Amino acid sequence: MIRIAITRAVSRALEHCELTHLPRRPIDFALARRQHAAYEQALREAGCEVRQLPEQTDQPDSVFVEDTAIVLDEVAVITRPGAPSRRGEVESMAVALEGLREIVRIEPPGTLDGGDVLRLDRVLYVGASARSSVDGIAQLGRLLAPFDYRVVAVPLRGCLHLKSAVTQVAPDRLLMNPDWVDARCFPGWEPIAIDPAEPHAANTLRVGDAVTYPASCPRTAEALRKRGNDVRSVEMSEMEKAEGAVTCCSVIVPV
Ligand code: CIR
Repeated sequence: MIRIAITRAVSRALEHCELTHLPRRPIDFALARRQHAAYEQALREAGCEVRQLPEQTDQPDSVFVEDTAIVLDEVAVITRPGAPSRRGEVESMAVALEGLREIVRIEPPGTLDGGDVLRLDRVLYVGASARSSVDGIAQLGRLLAPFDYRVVAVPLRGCLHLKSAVTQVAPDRLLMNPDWVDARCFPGWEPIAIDPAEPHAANTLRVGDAVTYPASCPRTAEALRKRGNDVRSVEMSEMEKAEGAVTCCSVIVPV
């Protein structure tokens, strides 16, 4: 299968990013760019064709493309990000997806961040976060019902997005931080807990069987390897200071 990975060059304004749960720390922009290039290389090695969108110098968080679109086999949903500062990111993603998918949109006043959307088979679990509103989640349900997807809101605590708290690591298995989300929200899935010393360890990017994973979480990485996962570590320190991680920096489009 061919997969396109849509990414975006790190904005030189990244240091002015939104922050919700983290204190502001200096970001090394040159290092962020190098780490982003290595992340893109990891995506290539996992079998993706990387299409990098141009830098948005006035959009600090625009490297986190995941939040702007939800791509399914049948359709792509252009979101309306919960942070007003991020709404200028979506149009260029819509243009990038033209020709790859039919496009539908979340409309005002609803808000939805792609980082809140975890697709597991025909169910889209959506974090009821500060970014994704009741109206935005309901709109997603209405947009996707004709394609036979079910949308389920999931309560969250202590983290930015649902995928900060839980991601899929194997055909039947989820990696999660039990302090942030309740495993009982995902019936039929085997929950694996992160190492408690690494609260941000639940965000993994699984492409095929390869799991791109933050180097900042070595204990959980080791535990995943022992379970047979093909874990590929990437340094993401500068993106982590901006409250982003491995899923956030790409939109994967199977073609
Ligand atoms: C924000 O607060 O919107 C950005 N600083 C971080 C977004 C991370 N995105 C993601 O987890 N999907």
